[in-house]
Amino acid sequence: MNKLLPLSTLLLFSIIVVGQNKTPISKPLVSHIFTADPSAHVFDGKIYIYPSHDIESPTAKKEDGGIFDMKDFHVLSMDSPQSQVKDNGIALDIQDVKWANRQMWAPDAAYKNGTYFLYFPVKDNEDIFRIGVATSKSPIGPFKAEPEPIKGTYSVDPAVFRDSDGNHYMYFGGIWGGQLQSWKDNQYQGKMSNPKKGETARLPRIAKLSADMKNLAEDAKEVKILDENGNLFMEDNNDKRFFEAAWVHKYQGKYYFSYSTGDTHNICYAIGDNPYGPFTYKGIVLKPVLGWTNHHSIVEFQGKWYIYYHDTEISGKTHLRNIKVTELKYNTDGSIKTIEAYK
Ligand code: FUB
Repeated sequence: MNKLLPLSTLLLFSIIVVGQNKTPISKPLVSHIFTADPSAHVFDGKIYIYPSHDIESPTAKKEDGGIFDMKDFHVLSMDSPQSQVKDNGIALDIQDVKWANRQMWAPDAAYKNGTYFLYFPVKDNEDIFRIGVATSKSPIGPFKAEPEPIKGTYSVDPAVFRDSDGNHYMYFGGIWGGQLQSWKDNQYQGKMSNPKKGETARLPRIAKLSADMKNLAEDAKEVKILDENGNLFMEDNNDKRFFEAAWVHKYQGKYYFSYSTGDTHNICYAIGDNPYGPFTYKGIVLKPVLGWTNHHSIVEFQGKWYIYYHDTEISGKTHLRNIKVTELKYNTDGSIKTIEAYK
C-alpha cells in the first residue's frame, strides 16, 4: 500500500500537518505515486479507481491551474474498500493522444457491451480543454484514444452516469482553470475572466451519450442547481454554487448530483428526479480537505456506500494529492450525513 513511507511516519506527519490535534479519518490509499480526483466504479464485483496522476512538472506553467500538469493515467484496483490497492500501471499516456497538448485532468470510466471507456479532459493545441475518449477490453487498460476529442465537449471533469435503464449521460464542466466561464450556448467565447459577484453562477453541463459511447447524442445542456426556493444560485453563494467535480449517483430512486464548490472547498449535493435535473440543493457531503481542491466519487459496494476523495496529507502541496476512501451514510429521509475528514 504505502511503499515509500511507513504508516507510523505518515500518521505522525498528518497530525502535524492537520494541526489542532486533528487526525485524518482515512489514510492515503497509495503513496508511491500522487493521485487525485478518484472516479471509482464497480466492474465485475471489483473496485476500479480512475484518478488523476499528479506530478511535479518542471515545465508546468503557473497560470490558470497550469501547475496541474499531468501526463498520464494509472488505473488502481481493490477487491474491497478495505483491501490492498493495486496500481495497474500506465493506462493512457498523453503522447498517445494525437490532439492533446498538456494537462490531463480528472478522468472517468464506463462499461458497455464488453468495452471499457476512459473519458478524460486535456488541453488541445489551442490551449482549450476538450474531452477525449479511449477504449479497452480491460478495465485497467491499456486504453486506445480516439483520434479526435468528443465533438461538442469542452471544459473539464467528465463524469459518466449509467442510469438503471442502461442509458449513459456525461456531466462536465469546471470554472476558473477549467474554462467553463469561457463557454456560452456551447460556443467558445474566447478567454473570459472568472465569474463575478452579482452574476448568476455558472452551471455544469449534461449530454446523453450515443449508443457507441464515443459521441454526444445531443447538444450539451445546462444542469440547473436550485436553492430551497427554486432559484438558481448567484456567484455570491460560493459556499453552495457549482464550481467543478460533478458526480451523479442514484439512491432510492432519486438522482444525487454532487460537486465541489471550489474556492470554498465543500463537496455539496442536490437531489433531482431525473438525470437532467433540476436538482435542489440539500447540503454538504464532505467538508474541506487539506489542499485547495476537493473532488470525489460516490459508489455502492456490497450494500454499503463509499466516497472516494483526496487530500494533500502526504505532500502538503495542493498539486500533489493522495486519494482516500471512507464510508458514506444516509439519514432515514435520504439526506447524506456530512463527513468531516479530520476528527
Ligand atoms: O486535477 C485537476 C483539477 O483539480 C480537477 O480537474 C479538478 O476537479 C480539481 O480537483
